[in-house]
Amino acid sequence: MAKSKTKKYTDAEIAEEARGIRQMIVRMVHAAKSGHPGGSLGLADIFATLYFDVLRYDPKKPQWPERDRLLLSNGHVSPIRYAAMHAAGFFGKQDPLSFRQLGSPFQGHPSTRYLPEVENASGSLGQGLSNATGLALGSRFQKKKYRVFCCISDGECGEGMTWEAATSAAHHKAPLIAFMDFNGIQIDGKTKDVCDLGDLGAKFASFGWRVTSADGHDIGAIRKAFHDAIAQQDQNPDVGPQMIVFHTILGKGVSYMEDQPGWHGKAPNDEQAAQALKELGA
Ligand SMILES: Cc1ncc(C[n+]2csc(CCOP(=O)(O)OP(=O)(O)O)c2C)c(N)n1
Repeated sequence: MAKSKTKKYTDAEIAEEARGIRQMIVRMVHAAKSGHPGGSLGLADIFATLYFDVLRYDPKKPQWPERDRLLLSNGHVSPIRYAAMHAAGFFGKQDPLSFRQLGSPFQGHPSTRYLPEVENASGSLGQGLSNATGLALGSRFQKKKYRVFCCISDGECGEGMTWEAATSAAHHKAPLIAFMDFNGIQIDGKTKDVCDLGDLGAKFASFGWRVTSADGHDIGAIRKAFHDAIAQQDQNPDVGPQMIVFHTILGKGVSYMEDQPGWHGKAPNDEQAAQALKELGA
């Protein structure tokens, strides 16, 4: 069911939306026989909170100029973006279960060409934070009220371009609220083994960002983190870019996927999908 325009969702109701979103992620990746379930499932509580509490948008008018912008930089986790937006009422009759099929608008990596409802094309890691910095500066120059959010991942921070964006966003005090999917895992294993990135929160802070952190599976904490960042931005236009480091578990909600690097980018087979959906209460 689409998000109600008037209702204020409770934490429990948002958690329930996240459960439905997780089911959709499993269905999409299973139907496509490919895709990235791990990071997508790990982000479900955060995206459910964004779409059912934090963001201002109108699914019937996806190009509404005043809408908040949510950019997804780690585009391989496209299933979370499609599933959360679908739950919120976007896409009309377009079926996310056509994920990764030839001609589907739901490409493996989001494309604004095929699906204008998504804010940015992504998949080549590292670019989203620069895109978001530009949009955030644009909102200020044009005196627009929309807010800019950007999702990045911990593994993605191995991309040098992330740090160019971090530098310029701080220099220009870009009104940007970014958040990180910090699950300690990337494509080839644990992030600390592939390329240890150290204390990423401290790194962003050293670049001049306001940094906070929260449990990425506690709806109340996620809400608080976003609303705190929004309040900071509203009260102090000079606060500059902010980063919320969300501690998450890859594959959250599906026991055999949780914290297992092997589920970064692999589809469950029929039996595995059935078990996952059972665990998710489908
Ligand atoms: C520029 C670029 N280099 C390499 C890749 C290949 N790649 C895809 S996902 C990924 C790991 C990203 O880490 P993270 O997002 O933390 O993984 P997850 O938490 O989703 O498992 C890599 C290196 C890419 N998409 N883009």
